[in-house]
Amino acid sequence: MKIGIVCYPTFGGSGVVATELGMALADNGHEVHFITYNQPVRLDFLSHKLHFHRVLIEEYPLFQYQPYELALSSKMVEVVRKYSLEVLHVHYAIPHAYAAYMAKKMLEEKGIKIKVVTTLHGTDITLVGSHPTYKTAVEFSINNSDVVTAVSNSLKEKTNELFNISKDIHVVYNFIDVKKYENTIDDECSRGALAHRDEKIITHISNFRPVKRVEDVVRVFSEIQKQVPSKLLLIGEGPDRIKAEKLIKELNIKKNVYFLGNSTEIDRILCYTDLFLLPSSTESFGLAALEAMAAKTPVISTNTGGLPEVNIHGKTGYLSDLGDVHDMAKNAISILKEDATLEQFKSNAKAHTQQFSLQNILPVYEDIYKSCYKSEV
Ligand code: GMT
Repeated sequence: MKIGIVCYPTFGGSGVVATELGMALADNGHEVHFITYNQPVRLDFLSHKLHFHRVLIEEYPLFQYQPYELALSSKMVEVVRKYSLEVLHVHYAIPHAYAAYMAKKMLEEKGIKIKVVTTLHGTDITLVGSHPTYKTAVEFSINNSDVVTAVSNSLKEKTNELFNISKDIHVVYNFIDVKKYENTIDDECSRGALAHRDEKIITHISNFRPVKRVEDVVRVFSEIQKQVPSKLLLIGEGPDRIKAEKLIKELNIKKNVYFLGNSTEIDRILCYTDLFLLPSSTESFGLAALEAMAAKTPVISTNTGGLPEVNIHGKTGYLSDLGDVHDMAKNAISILKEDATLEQFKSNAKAHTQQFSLQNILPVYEDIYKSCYKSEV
């Protein structure tokens, strides 16, 4: 099929999922067109099956805010017409589902039909989408998509709770390419530069926004390292980095913490990680936790949102109440203290990721695209 994918091209989970999906669809013979304002960070090659169309914004002094939706929907119309696309799959409702609806209507006027699949990712519903500023438009564009998917049961429930939704929402879990994590060569997986042999490596990856509670990461680590010699790796960039730095200084643990910035090679970092921390206040799914588990890393997380669907308490890691850093530290230490326990959790984590493998999820999206046209046959 010919599929247009619209997403945020950044390190955020929705952009990562959209990019990995597009690349996998192209591998499977589909023609995929990314439509966004920058080349997605994980999109490392282009081909005759994999295209990127940049949405350009025309700046004008009158505009305090540039009308991105207008530029995006115009670009969608252009690309759909030029390449005869059959489906537009938009990731993150704001403003992509709204822009797709407008594109669909503009195309209808020209006698062209296009189907719109909207995937809800989390904050487009929980933190931003349900805010009165956006709610009416978000609800409208969800209800006017041809198919709506959500990345967890929790997000589906939340969407139905917060909005008046007239459509059935399909739950399609996020996925990972399990093979990518199997290919990590042991030689390349060298932890020597970051930690001594007898130290454990603990990692957190996020965009350092308040919802990620990076200070809780630091507090949990501070307790762990009192009992288990360890290093903390902080991957990502964002507004709360300064708060984290301040707390690290206050707790006098600077020598045990490394900030590594944004990375497109998190599989390489995760391959020498022993434990992953994700104490978010909400998380529709927690793709970073799944990526960690694929790299044989148990997860200490909160029990909010979709996290219990990904991280299984007592098996792949542990779940704690929001803000309960003592419980998180206690659980982390219980995993790290004995090598045999750590090994058991590592292999449980890895085994659990099989159900979220690309091989399982890709056909689900392909069937959804096909189903858009079934009613018309
Ligand atoms: O978590 C973020 O801040 C990024 C955000 C995004 O839209 O990129 O992530 C959301 O989508 C991911 C992919 O589906 C999920 O794994 C994250 O749990 C979700 N984030 C939240 O719900 C806070």
